[in-house]
Amino acid sequence: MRALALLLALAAAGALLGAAQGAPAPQRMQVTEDEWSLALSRQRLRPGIALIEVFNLGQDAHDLVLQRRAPGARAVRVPRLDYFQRRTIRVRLAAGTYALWCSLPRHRERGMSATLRVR
Ligand SMILES: [Cu+2]
Repeated sequence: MRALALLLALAAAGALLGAAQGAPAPQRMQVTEDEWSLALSRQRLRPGIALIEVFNLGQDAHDLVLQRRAPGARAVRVPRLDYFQRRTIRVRLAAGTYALWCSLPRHRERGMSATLRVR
């Protein structure tokens, strides 16, 4: 109990320190997957760190690819998630337009794609 109290105090101190230094909290966005759609909880994010939770609400397995529309941009991949599985990834976003899609065969063509703007 005492150790827990100490941990909580340290966590609170850390949070205060972060606030005092002006460290912005990471932005959060959720992507829900279904047959056959991707729904973004936000259509626009700021450049910087973002926590993106991918939540498969469909009946089939789905994965996710996130890629900025720019020459040589690296794709970020979330491995295949089964029904009701979720995973959060931490990414650093540059300004631009990002395409998101499920890369399983024909899922993108069926509608599992979305666009995210970062600016
Ligand atoms: Cu899919």
